[in-house]
Amino acid sequence: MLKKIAFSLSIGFGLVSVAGGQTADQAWLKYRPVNKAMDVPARVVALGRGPVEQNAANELVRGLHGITRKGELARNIRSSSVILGTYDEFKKKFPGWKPFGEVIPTVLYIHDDFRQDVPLSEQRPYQVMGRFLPISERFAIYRNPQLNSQSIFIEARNEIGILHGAFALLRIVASGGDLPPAGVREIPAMPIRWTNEWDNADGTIERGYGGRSIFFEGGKVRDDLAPVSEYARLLASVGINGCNVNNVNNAAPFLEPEMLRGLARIAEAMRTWGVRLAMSVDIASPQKIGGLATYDPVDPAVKTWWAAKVDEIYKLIPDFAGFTVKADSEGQPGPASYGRTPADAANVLANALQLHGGVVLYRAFVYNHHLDWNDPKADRARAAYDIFHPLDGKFAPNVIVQVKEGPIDFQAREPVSPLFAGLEQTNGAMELQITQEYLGQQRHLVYIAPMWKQVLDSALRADSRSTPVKEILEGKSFHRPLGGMVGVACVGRDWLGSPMAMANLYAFGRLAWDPNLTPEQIADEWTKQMIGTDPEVVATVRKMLMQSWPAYERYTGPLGLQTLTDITGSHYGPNVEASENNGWGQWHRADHEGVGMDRTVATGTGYASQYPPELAKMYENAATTPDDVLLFFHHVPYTYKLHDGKTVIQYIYDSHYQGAEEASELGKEWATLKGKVDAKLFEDVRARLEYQAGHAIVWRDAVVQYFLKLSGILDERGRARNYAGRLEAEDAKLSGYKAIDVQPWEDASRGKAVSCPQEAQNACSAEWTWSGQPGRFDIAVQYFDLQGGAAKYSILVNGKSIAAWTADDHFPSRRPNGDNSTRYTVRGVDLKLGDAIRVEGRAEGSDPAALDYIEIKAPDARD
Ligand code: GCV
Repeated sequence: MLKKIAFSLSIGFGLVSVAGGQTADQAWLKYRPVNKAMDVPARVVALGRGPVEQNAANELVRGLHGITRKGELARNIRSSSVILGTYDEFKKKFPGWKPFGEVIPTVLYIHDDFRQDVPLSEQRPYQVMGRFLPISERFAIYRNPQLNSQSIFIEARNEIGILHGAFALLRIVASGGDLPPAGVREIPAMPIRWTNEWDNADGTIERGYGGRSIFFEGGKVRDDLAPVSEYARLLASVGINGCNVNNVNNAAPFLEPEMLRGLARIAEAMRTWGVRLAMSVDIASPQKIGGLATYDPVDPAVKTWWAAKVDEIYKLIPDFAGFTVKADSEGQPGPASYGRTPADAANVLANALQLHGGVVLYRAFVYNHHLDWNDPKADRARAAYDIFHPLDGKFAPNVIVQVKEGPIDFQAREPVSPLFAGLEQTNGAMELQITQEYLGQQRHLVYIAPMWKQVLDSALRADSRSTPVKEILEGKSFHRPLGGMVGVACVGRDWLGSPMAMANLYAFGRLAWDPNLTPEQIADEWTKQMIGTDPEVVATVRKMLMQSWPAYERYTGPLGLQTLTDITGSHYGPNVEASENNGWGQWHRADHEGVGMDRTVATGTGYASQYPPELAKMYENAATTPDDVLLFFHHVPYTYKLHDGKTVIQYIYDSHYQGAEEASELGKEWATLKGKVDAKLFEDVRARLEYQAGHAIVWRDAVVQYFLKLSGILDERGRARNYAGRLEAEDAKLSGYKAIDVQPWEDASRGKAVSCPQEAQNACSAEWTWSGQPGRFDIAVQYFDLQGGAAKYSILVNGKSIAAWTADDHFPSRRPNGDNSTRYTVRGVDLKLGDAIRVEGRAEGSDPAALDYIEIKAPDARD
């Protein structure tokens, strides 16, 4: 009873009431009981009264109560307790106490004027950046035998470190782990660990796949910001310390006074979680909303305008983190309009922010999307380096250049951006995409941590030294004080829209905190907290997560081809030619003879030369270029042999078949967990994986038949365009249905499908006669689930219905194509010679119940 009271009291200390709403518990902060939880004292004592420290104590109570069924907030240290406090608080409480193994990050040593005895906020040049120093976020957790060996101490320089420590302890307890005898001492590797949200004021989210904005609606900040606090809680649990809440596109209205007051409420909702608010700004704001005739960054009136605007922001949000800028990119205005550079623009903002301790994240995603596609020297990949490398050293100290991890745009595989090595006198942050814009938009399971880890570990060999990307971002390689990682998350009111996708948000935070963690370790941590601690569950989910990115790359765009998707549209389904013949510059240059973009110095765009010499030499030569980025750097004939002797064209075929097979394995692996994981989660993930397996076949068939036609070279293994058990809809006995040409042609089997026109009164059917062996089969129906209506389908054998379903999903695109081509499988159907198999389609609204084929196969092993 006493404990119950203690717990509910803790709610009174400031936790948001979230009954029935969107909560962090729906993600990994579930705090479920674990078998044999480590021995943690039930009493939680916070030595200080600061709001972040109190919040940390409350979170510990909540977590311990959930996991161990014990947990109470106490004011006095009586028996064993978990004791939280800052150094000052510990000193006061325990005379003679000393910090447990204080670690100073190496990067600080390079600044002679750093003094340990002077508070960070009073040090120059740290006055500007002191708030961002990792040292202020360090923590230690340990049992202190000299003081009270039963107790656990969580100590930190500042309150924020205490919060990180509390979450670290909870992570250990929730995972069924134990505190190591030597305790835990951690300091984040990088100061900037932010998410970027691409939320618009109207509540929509660019590239968001988890529902509408948690921040905005109808042009204003939402009244209910409880989900924002819950989001900040999730972010804090993995060490993320900043969140930029609005889209980098169309940002001008966010600087209007009423919006700023709303943003102040958002900042408040995140503050006790140590997550600072940042915002995107439009460089043309002085003109767009300020009434000035110009936004030329060097114009004195423009400078004054920005300074006043920044003052206004800090009056409302004293701990405001800073601005993110997208300029001269994809239609956004920028300094180029006045012949000025990104440094000119960034520095005006930086100077205004500097007085208040804010930073500018200036995005290097600056390129011309009207490139001449016929120009063999034109190359979008070159743009960031060409523009920003010459400006190295010209940015103010509180500017950080935010560079996408690859030179193009979050593709399934790109080489690492050479710009990381090209900015030695400029702070750099790496931008990654958590939302899966090009990676299956959360409908496909793709755990991205292995890709991020490869990027972080990539040795760029700047100045012929060991300069892995992670050390550049940490500031070690070039002695930069302000670097980090930014993850474009785009969470909505359903978080990321898919439970398994949350592993990516989790992994992003953990890698930004410690890039030396492995993706496997992170997968295990996440699974234990999100799904369950049963070793079989953990091993299976880890395996699935680790398989998912390689599989996706194989069935979408291998060999550095990039994701072969609809580049000018949905970025989702297959559309091999969409990237060609336009100015966007994501070209792969496939023709009858060969494929790949020549980026060599000798004969191509010269992009390869942007890398430090050792890598430039490696990429210049096809023979030394790793296979997985071969076609990013070289245009080669289809018969070109890869390192294992296989030809490029055969690799394309094999890779797509292998990838699709692996996608189907994911579902089979998950099926083994039935009864071992939460039933609702099981069914949700099962259905998603079944969809993914079907869509991977759409991808496979599209890319394979495209390259078969283009190259004219047969698949050695005879699979391309030979589909065992497939019966095309256009060859069936049709009633009402009319044959159509699908665009792009490769998105339908043999380029054709059937569609139910209005004159058929919306009721159509396609019928085939079974001419194979009698037996038990699975029948897959491949159809197009279009927006704008919920068409109905049923399948009948000899007039008897065996399944019926409604096509009511919301896939991209309003025309039948690879975005919406979907598979429905009926399992275990008995067929004998001459049986009539009929699919009936009932069109609705603008969904014409289009049908591609049926496929009759031996039953799947999973049943
Ligand atoms: C916010 C890609 C996306 C855009 C995005 C842009 C960017 O082009 O498709 O939606 O715009 O990147 O990163 O600015």
